[in-house]
Amino acid sequence: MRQERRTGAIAGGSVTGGLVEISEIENLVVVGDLHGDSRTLAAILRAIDHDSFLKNPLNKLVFLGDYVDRGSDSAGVLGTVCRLKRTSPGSVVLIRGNHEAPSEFPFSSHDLPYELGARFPRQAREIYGRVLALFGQMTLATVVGSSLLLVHGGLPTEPDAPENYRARISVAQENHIRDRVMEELLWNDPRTIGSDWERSPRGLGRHFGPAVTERWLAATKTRVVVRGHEPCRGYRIDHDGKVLTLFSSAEPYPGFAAAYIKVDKGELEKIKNAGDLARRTVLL
Ligand SMILES: [Mn+2]
Repeated sequence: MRQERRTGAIAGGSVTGGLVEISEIENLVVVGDLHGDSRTLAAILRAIDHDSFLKNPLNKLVFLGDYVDRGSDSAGVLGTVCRLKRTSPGSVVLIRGNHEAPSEFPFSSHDLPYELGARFPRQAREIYGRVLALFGQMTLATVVGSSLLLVHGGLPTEPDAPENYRARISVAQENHIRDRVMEELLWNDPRTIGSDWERSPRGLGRHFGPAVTERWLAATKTRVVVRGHEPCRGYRIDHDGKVLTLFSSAEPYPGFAAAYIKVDKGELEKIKNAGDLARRTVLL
Protein backbone atom coordinates (compact mmCIF):
# COMPACT_ATOMS: atom_id res chain seq x y z
CA MET A 1 0.00 0.00 0.00
CA ARG A 2 2.94 2.32 0.68
CA GLN A 3 4.28 1.52 -2.76
CA GLU A 4 0.90 2.25 -4.38
CA ARG A 5 0.91 5.69 -2.74
CA ARG A 6 4.44 6.33 -3.92
CA THR A 7 3.75 5.35 -7.52
CA GLY A 8 0.18 6.72 -7.49
CA ALA A 9 -0.97 3.63 -9.34
CA ILE A 10 -3.03 0.46 -8.89
CA ALA A 11 -4.02 -1.88 -11.76
CA GLY A 12 -6.68 -0.05 -13.80
CA GLY A 13 -6.62 3.06 -11.62
CA SER A 14 -4.85 5.66 -9.52
CA VAL A 15 -3.98 6.20 -5.86
CA THR A 16 -3.85 9.69 -4.31
CA GLY A 17 -3.09 9.54 -0.60
CA GLY A 18 -6.01 7.71 0.98
CA LEU A 19 -8.09 7.74 -2.22
CA VAL A 20 -8.22 4.89 -4.76
CA GLU A 21 -9.91 5.62 -8.11
CA ILE A 22 -10.58 2.64 -10.37
CA SER A 23 -11.29 3.50 -14.01
CA GLU A 24 -10.87 0.10 -15.67
CA ILE A 25 -12.59 -2.88 -14.08
CA GLU A 26 -13.96 -6.28 -15.09
CA ASN A 27 -15.59 -7.66 -11.92
CA LEU A 28 -16.13 -6.17 -8.49
CA VAL A 29 -16.70 -7.91 -5.15
CA VAL A 30 -17.41 -5.77 -2.06
CA VAL A 31 -17.20 -7.13 1.50
CA GLY A 32 -18.56 -5.17 4.47
CA ASP A 33 -17.69 -5.25 8.18
CA LEU A 34 -16.17 -8.63 9.18
CA HIS A 35 -15.49 -7.92 12.86
CA GLY A 36 -13.24 -10.89 13.55
CA ASP A 37 -15.53 -13.37 11.76
CA SER A 38 -12.96 -15.40 9.82
CA ARG A 39 -15.48 -18.17 8.97
CA THR A 40 -17.71 -15.75 7.07
CA LEU A 41 -14.65 -14.32 5.30
CA ALA A 42 -13.62 -17.87 4.28
CA ALA A 43 -17.16 -18.58 3.03
CA ILE A 44 -17.12 -15.42 0.87
CA LEU A 45 -13.67 -16.25 -0.56
CA ARG A 46 -14.89 -19.77 -1.42
CA ALA A 47 -18.10 -18.45 -2.98
CA ILE A 48 -16.24 -16.06 -5.32
CA ASP A 49 -13.52 -18.67 -6.12
CA HIS A 50 -10.93 -16.14 -5.01
CA ASP A 51 -7.85 -17.92 -6.38
CA SER A 52 -9.05 -17.50 -9.93
CA PHE A 53 -10.87 -14.19 -9.25
CA LEU A 54 -7.68 -12.53 -7.97
CA LYS A 55 -5.53 -13.71 -10.88
CA ASN A 56 -7.01 -10.90 -12.99
CA PRO A 57 -5.75 -7.53 -11.67
CA LEU A 58 -8.80 -5.86 -13.30
CA ASN A 59 -11.03 -7.82 -10.92
CA LYS A 60 -11.31 -5.91 -7.65
CA LEU A 61 -12.01 -7.25 -4.17
CA VAL A 62 -12.78 -4.26 -1.94
CA PHE A 63 -13.14 -4.53 1.84
CA LEU A 64 -15.07 -1.74 3.58
CA GLY A 65 -13.15 -1.96 6.88
CA ASP A 66 -13.88 -3.05 10.46
CA TYR A 67 -11.83 -6.23 10.12
CA VAL A 68 -11.29 -6.56 13.86
CA ASP A 69 -12.99 -6.55 17.29
CA ARG A 70 -16.20 -8.21 18.57
CA GLY A 71 -15.67 -11.60 16.85
CA SER A 72 -13.34 -14.38 18.02
CA ASP A 73 -10.70 -14.31 15.27
CA SER A 74 -9.58 -10.76 14.49
CA ALA A 75 -6.02 -12.01 13.99
CA GLY A 76 -7.24 -14.57 11.44
CA VAL A 77 -9.18 -11.94 9.47
CA LEU A 78 -6.20 -9.54 9.47
CA GLY A 79 -3.83 -12.34 8.46
CA THR A 80 -6.07 -13.33 5.55
CA VAL A 81 -6.64 -9.82 4.17
CA CYS A 82 -2.90 -9.08 4.43
CA ARG A 83 -2.08 -12.29 2.56
CA LEU A 84 -4.61 -11.40 -0.17
CA LYS A 85 -3.18 -7.88 -0.52
CA ARG A 86 0.38 -9.17 -0.63
CA THR A 87 -0.23 -11.91 -3.19
CA SER A 88 -2.67 -9.90 -5.37
CA PRO A 89 -1.87 -6.23 -4.68
CA GLY A 90 -3.51 -4.96 -7.87
CA SER A 91 -6.85 -6.64 -7.16
CA VAL A 92 -7.34 -6.01 -3.44
CA VAL A 93 -8.33 -2.72 -1.78
CA LEU A 94 -8.38 -2.45 2.02
CA ILE A 95 -10.52 0.45 3.23
CA ARG A 96 -9.99 1.64 6.77
CA GLY A 97 -12.82 1.33 9.30
CA ASN A 98 -13.24 3.09 12.64
CA HIS A 99 -12.01 -0.09 14.35
CA GLU A 100 -8.72 0.39 12.48
CA ALA A 101 -8.10 3.83 14.01
CA PRO A 102 -7.67 3.26 17.72
CA SER A 103 -4.64 5.46 18.29
CA GLU A 104 -6.35 8.51 16.76
CA PHE A 105 -9.87 7.90 18.03
CA PRO A 106 -9.83 5.74 21.14
CA PHE A 107 -13.06 3.92 21.89
CA SER A 108 -14.21 1.20 24.22
CA SER A 109 -15.02 -1.83 22.05
CA HIS A 110 -11.47 -2.24 20.71
CA ASP A 111 -10.67 -5.75 21.96
CA LEU A 112 -7.98 -6.64 19.38
CA PRO A 113 -5.09 -5.95 21.80
CA TYR A 114 -6.61 -8.44 24.30
CA GLU A 115 -7.05 -11.11 21.63
CA LEU A 116 -3.40 -10.65 20.57
CA GLY A 117 -2.29 -10.76 24.21
CA ALA A 118 -4.11 -14.05 24.81
CA ARG A 119 -2.99 -15.74 21.60
CA PHE A 120 0.56 -14.42 21.20
CA PRO A 121 1.59 -13.50 24.77
CA ARG A 122 5.26 -12.91 24.05
CA GLN A 123 4.90 -11.06 20.74
CA ALA A 124 1.57 -9.25 21.27
CA ARG A 125 3.07 -5.80 21.78
CA GLU A 126 5.28 -6.03 18.72
CA ILE A 127 2.49 -7.45 16.55
CA TYR A 128 0.07 -4.74 17.68
CA GLY A 129 2.60 -2.03 16.83
CA ARG A 130 2.90 -3.41 13.31
CA VAL A 131 -0.87 -3.74 13.01
CA LEU A 132 -1.28 -0.04 13.91
CA ALA A 133 1.22 0.86 11.18
CA LEU A 134 -0.81 -1.27 8.75
CA PHE A 135 -4.03 0.57 9.74
CA GLY A 136 -2.30 3.86 8.89
CA GLN A 137 -1.71 2.66 5.31
CA MET A 138 -5.32 1.70 4.62
CA THR A 139 -7.49 3.43 2.03
CA LEU A 140 -10.06 6.02 3.14
CA ALA A 141 -12.32 6.05 0.06
CA THR A 142 -12.58 4.25 -3.29
CA VAL A 143 -14.31 5.47 -6.44
CA VAL A 144 -15.30 2.78 -8.96
CA GLY A 145 -15.79 4.21 -12.47
CA SER A 146 -18.80 6.49 -12.70
CA SER A 147 -20.83 4.11 -10.54
CA LEU A 148 -19.84 3.72 -6.91
CA LEU A 149 -18.27 5.64 -4.03
CA LEU A 150 -17.09 3.28 -1.27
CA VAL A 151 -16.23 4.31 2.30
CA HIS A 152 -16.45 2.67 5.71
CA GLY A 153 -18.77 4.99 7.66
CA GLY A 154 -20.09 7.87 5.65
CA LEU A 155 -19.61 11.16 3.87
CA PRO A 156 -17.92 14.18 5.47
CA THR A 157 -20.17 17.18 6.04
CA GLU A 158 -17.49 19.87 5.59
CA PRO A 159 -19.07 22.08 2.89
CA ASP A 160 -16.00 22.38 0.63
CA ALA A 161 -14.88 18.74 0.94
CA PRO A 162 -16.78 17.21 -2.02
CA GLU A 163 -15.46 19.54 -4.73
CA ASN A 164 -11.90 19.20 -3.39
CA TYR A 165 -12.25 15.54 -2.58
CA ARG A 166 -8.90 14.36 -3.99
CA ALA A 167 -6.86 16.94 -2.11
CA ARG A 168 -9.03 16.73 0.99
CA ILE A 169 -8.86 12.93 1.32
CA SER A 170 -5.13 12.81 0.70
CA VAL A 171 -4.58 15.48 3.37
CA ALA A 172 -6.80 13.50 5.74
CA GLN A 173 -4.56 10.50 5.18
CA GLU A 174 -1.39 12.48 5.92
CA ASN A 175 -2.40 14.53 8.99
CA HIS A 176 -5.01 12.16 10.21
CA ILE A 177 -4.75 12.92 13.89
CA ARG A 178 -8.11 14.51 14.63
CA ASP A 179 -8.74 15.33 10.98
CA ARG A 180 -12.51 15.97 10.65
CA VAL A 181 -12.77 14.48 7.17
CA MET A 182 -10.94 11.35 8.33
CA GLU A 183 -13.13 11.07 11.42
CA GLU A 184 -16.34 11.45 9.40
CA LEU A 185 -15.33 8.98 6.66
CA LEU A 186 -14.75 6.40 9.39
CA TRP A 187 -17.61 7.20 11.77
CA ASN A 188 -20.58 8.88 9.99
CA ASP A 189 -24.02 7.30 9.47
CA PRO A 190 -26.67 8.30 6.89
CA ARG A 191 -29.98 9.50 8.31
CA THR A 192 -33.09 11.06 6.78
CA ILE A 193 -32.69 14.58 8.16
CA GLY A 194 -33.50 17.96 6.66
CA SER A 195 -30.15 19.50 7.58
CA ASP A 196 -26.65 18.56 6.39
CA TRP A 197 -25.82 16.92 9.70
CA GLU A 198 -26.75 16.31 13.32
CA ARG A 199 -24.82 15.02 16.32
CA SER A 200 -24.22 11.27 16.47
CA PRO A 201 -24.83 9.26 19.65
CA ARG A 202 -21.59 7.39 18.81
CA GLY A 203 -19.62 10.33 20.23
CA LEU A 204 -17.43 10.46 17.09
CA GLY A 205 -18.58 11.33 13.57
CA ARG A 206 -21.99 12.74 12.65
CA HIS A 207 -25.27 11.77 11.07
CA PHE A 208 -25.23 13.11 7.50
CA GLY A 209 -28.30 14.02 5.46
CA PRO A 210 -29.35 13.38 1.83
CA ALA A 211 -28.04 16.77 0.64
CA VAL A 212 -24.49 15.77 1.65
CA THR A 213 -24.87 12.51 -0.29
CA GLU A 214 -26.06 14.42 -3.39
CA ARG A 215 -23.06 16.75 -3.21
CA TRP A 216 -20.53 13.90 -2.93
CA LEU A 217 -22.13 11.87 -5.73
CA ALA A 218 -22.10 14.94 -8.01
CA ALA A 219 -18.47 15.79 -7.19
CA THR A 220 -17.18 12.24 -7.66
CA LYS A 221 -19.50 11.64 -10.66
CA THR A 222 -20.86 8.45 -9.11
CA ARG A 223 -24.42 7.22 -8.54
CA VAL A 224 -24.43 5.14 -5.33
CA VAL A 225 -22.53 5.28 -2.03
CA VAL A 226 -21.63 1.86 -0.58
CA ARG A 227 -20.63 1.78 3.09
CA GLY A 228 -20.56 -0.59 6.07
CA HIS A 229 -20.40 0.44 9.75
CA GLU A 230 -23.96 -0.55 10.81
CA PRO A 231 -25.26 -4.09 11.39
CA CYS A 232 -28.22 -4.99 9.15
CA ARG A 233 -29.71 -8.04 7.47
CA GLY A 234 -27.13 -8.12 4.68
CA TYR A 235 -27.92 -4.67 3.31
CA ARG A 236 -30.02 -1.57 3.91
CA ILE A 237 -30.95 1.32 1.60
CA ASP A 238 -31.01 5.00 2.63
CA HIS A 239 -31.26 8.48 1.14
CA ASP A 240 -33.83 7.65 -1.53
CA GLY A 241 -31.77 4.84 -3.08
CA LYS A 242 -28.45 6.74 -3.06
CA VAL A 243 -26.78 4.87 -0.16
CA LEU A 244 -26.39 1.11 0.37
CA THR A 245 -25.17 -0.22 3.72
CA LEU A 246 -23.50 -3.65 3.39
CA PHE A 247 -22.83 -5.99 6.34
CA SER A 248 -20.66 -9.13 6.17
CA SER A 249 -20.33 -10.41 9.73
CA ALA A 250 -22.36 -13.23 11.30
CA GLU A 251 -20.58 -14.72 14.33
CA PRO A 252 -20.72 -11.72 16.70
CA TYR A 253 -24.12 -10.55 15.39
CA PRO A 254 -26.87 -13.18 15.75
CA GLY A 255 -30.10 -11.60 14.56
CA PHE A 256 -28.47 -9.89 11.59
CA ALA A 257 -27.17 -11.44 8.35
CA ALA A 258 -23.96 -11.36 6.33
CA ALA A 259 -23.80 -10.57 2.62
CA TYR A 260 -21.42 -9.46 -0.12
CA ILE A 261 -21.81 -7.73 -3.48
CA LYS A 262 -20.67 -9.28 -6.77
CA VAL A 263 -21.13 -7.32 -9.96
CA ASP A 264 -19.52 -7.29 -13.41
CA LYS A 265 -18.52 -4.38 -15.62
CA GLY A 266 -21.71 -4.39 -17.70
CA GLU A 267 -23.93 -4.48 -14.62
CA LEU A 268 -21.88 -1.72 -12.95
CA GLU A 269 -22.44 0.58 -15.89
CA LYS A 270 -26.21 0.03 -15.67
CA ILE A 271 -26.54 0.58 -11.91
CA LYS A 272 -28.69 3.67 -11.29
CA ASN A 273 -29.48 3.30 -7.60
CA ALA A 274 -28.94 1.20 -4.48
CA GLY A 275 -31.91 -1.02 -5.40
CA ASP A 276 -30.13 -2.13 -8.59
CA LEU A 277 -27.05 -2.92 -6.51
CA ALA A 278 -29.10 -4.74 -3.84
CA ARG A 279 -30.15 -7.22 -6.54
CA ARG A 280 -26.44 -8.08 -6.94
CA THR A 281 -26.07 -8.71 -3.19
CA VAL A 282 -25.53 -12.33 -2.14
CA LEU A 283 -26.80 -13.33 1.33
CA LEU A 284 -24.79 -16.02 3.13
MN1 LIG B 1 -17.61 0.74 11.90
